[in-house]
Amino acid sequence: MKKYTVKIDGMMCGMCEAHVNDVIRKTIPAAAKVTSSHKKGVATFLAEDIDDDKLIAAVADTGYTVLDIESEPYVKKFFLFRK
Ligand SMILES: [Cu+2]
Repeated sequence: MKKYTVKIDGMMCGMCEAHVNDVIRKTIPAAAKVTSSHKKGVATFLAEDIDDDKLIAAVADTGYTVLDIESEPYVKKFFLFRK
């Protein structure tokens, strides 16, 4: 599992966040914890490997622009306390 942070240009309000969340959920059905912030201009979600180009194209079709996609390994917290 990875945590994806997607920088998105063009989100102006809560409706835009909802549109972006919807397009992420449609493009990546396995995505979990999908959230977007128009103030930060960022959407985040959890997923296994994704097709970056497909997401970029789907977001563009919705009227927004992906500026950057970053991913980092996502480790559930309880693993941290394992010995
Ligand atoms: Cu809006």
